[in-house]
Amino acid sequence: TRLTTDFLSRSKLAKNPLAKKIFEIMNEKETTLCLAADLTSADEIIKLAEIAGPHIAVLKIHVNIIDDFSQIFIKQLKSLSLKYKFLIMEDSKFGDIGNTVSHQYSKGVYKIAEWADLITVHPVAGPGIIDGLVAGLNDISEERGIFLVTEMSSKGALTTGSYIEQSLSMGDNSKLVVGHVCQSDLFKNPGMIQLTPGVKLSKDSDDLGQQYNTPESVVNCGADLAVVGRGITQATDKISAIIKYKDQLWSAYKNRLS
Ligand code: S5P
Repeated sequence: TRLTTDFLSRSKLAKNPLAKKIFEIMNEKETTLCLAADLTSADEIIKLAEIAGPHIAVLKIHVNIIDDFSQIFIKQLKSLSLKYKFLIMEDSKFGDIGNTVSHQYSKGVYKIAEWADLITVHPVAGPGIIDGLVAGLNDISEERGIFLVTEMSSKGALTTGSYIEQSLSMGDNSKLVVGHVCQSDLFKNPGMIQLTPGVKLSKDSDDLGQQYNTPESVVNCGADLAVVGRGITQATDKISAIIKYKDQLWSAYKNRLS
């Protein structure tokens, strides 16, 4: 089954080339950590990426919260991603009709399609949203992948029941989809990746609806990649926090295999 198959074997079952690459990176660097660098200063993100780089598989940003966004920032981030071998995810959570998302993906100030290896997408608009994103990749030659936001971590999320089922089948029908953002073991396909946010060393919540589970419990609930944000960004000793999450996640993955 998906949860007991190792990443290297699963890399051979992935249909999307970037899904394959994520599995290979996790296997090689022995990390399943996706760092949510939710900071508003470009320099702060670059500084964090510089120390986290060797220990993460993916660096996730919200580009529209950065006060001083520039193409120089993108260049710096890209060069760190090559130096340390991690992928860049822009957590846009696209959610509009196909025509609109095709523009949001490739145009405007950010031109996300040009630099983000991975993006997140709400399936709420139906399969046309994926067609729109594919259209947005017209001029892009690099491999790209999307995660469908199939089940959210926050309290009272509306992502339940048949919404989840339909999101899973949208994922099965598109080669662009590398996996699902979800909280539980919802799918069997070992070539797809479960990305799980809401991760902290202790079970907890914030004041705005976020709900946290421990590294071990999210991995047992199927997480392949685990998203950690404030658990790291708000730690006084960031490098120790990064390594602590990385190690706990990796040993939970190893235990899951046996
Ligand atoms: O359901 C979700 C989906 C996502 S992508 N819940 C989430 O929290 N996220 C993102 O994960 C969220 O936007 C943030 O960037 C990160 C969690 O950050 P933390 O500080 O709560 O760990």
